[in-house]
Amino acid sequence: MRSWSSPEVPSIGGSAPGLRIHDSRTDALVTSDPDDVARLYVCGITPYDATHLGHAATYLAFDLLQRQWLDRDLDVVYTQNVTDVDDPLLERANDTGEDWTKLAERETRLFCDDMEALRMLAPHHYIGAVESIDLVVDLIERLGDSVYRVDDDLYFDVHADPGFGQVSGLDEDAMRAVYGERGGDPERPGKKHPLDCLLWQGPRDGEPSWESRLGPGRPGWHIECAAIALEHLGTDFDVQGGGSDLAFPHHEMSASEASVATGEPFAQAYMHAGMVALHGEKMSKSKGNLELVSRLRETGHDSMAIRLALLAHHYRSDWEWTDKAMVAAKQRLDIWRAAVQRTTTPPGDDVIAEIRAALADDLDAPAALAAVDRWVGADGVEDDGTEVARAIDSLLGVRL
Ligand code: 5CA
Ligand code: ZN
Repeated sequence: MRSWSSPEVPSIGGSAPGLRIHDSRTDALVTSDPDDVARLYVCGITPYDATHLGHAATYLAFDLLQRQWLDRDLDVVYTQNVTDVDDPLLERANDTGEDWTKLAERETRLFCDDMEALRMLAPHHYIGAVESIDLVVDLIERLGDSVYRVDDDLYFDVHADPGFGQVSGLDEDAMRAVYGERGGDPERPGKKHPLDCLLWQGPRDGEPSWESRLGPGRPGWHIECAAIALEHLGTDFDVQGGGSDLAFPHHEMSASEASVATGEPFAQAYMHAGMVALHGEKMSKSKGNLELVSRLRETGHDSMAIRLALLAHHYRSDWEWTDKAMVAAKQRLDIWRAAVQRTTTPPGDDVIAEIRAALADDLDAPAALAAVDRWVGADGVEDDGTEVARAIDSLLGVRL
């Protein structure tokens, strides 16, 4: 699948401090110090509606992470999926009478345009579920005895993985409490355990299905990401990422499936971005309380101001979008743009070190913005504006 074109990431002088990131599995800050190549998997969209600011905030977190690795001279391999066949997409297509493949294609394109406008680094592998059906079938076959049949569907016995529950840190009662509302089917008769998850869904009237050695059907959601990540990154890759709503069940299930199939850990760290709300509730396509990146762009907002509005929040916090955020971000962008153009600016080395230190501390973008704000407000002594603009571009992805 075609993604979008990556922005240039200028290299900057000096050196970066050690990088620490929050790992959900251990609920602790861990050092991220990959050898030569950093491997990242980030869960992509289900393309049935346009990109909202919650999605953008989550993808921005992992964009900042990659910029940290690049600043340490690492090569980055970045894989992202597109859940281009799944229940919400088929339901939306059914409701509007549009062909589901057309809907997925259009929304995926729009997402890519939004990502490009926001200067997000593009994935090296941008992979749809539909094009990965063979990979999914192969992986399900590797699950051996942990697979069982309920009617036409195949299920994964989650207790085949002794580590099940570790990614989200939830106990079974807590998992059962949310499984039903997060795409799971704890009540389904015939399952060995309520938390067991769907691997392969047999054909349903009016829904697409593919012939396979498992019988006709389509992939379950969690095995899709496990299969794509293992194919393109291998086992034990550096970071599995997504929004906090994916920690359970999605990342929990993918990790269990992958580790039972391969005997190796799936990922070294699991990073989760907080949820962006609108009108007091999590911004979501299904509820319709959303602000779209594309709508802000169409109404003339500078995408760098949108990016700055998102950067004003730490990626791990849950926060609420308001229109005021755009006003404040535009003002900040204008002030920064004027500042880097000045003929005399404050010395750049210190502020660049402060931006680096802030981002090395679990991607603390608000602290990085505060450092630039202080630099902008200080007295000018020499001409360092170009160097600081380069660092802001490289580390924060904001082009002034
Ligand atoms: N296709 C799956 C992942 S394999 C999926 O969750 N798609 S999605 O379109 O629903 O979400 C895409 C990404 O945006 C996920 O990482 C999700 O956690 C994140 N996300 C969704 N809503 C919000 C929100 N309100 N705030 C922050 N991140 C969000
Ligand atoms: Zn995923």
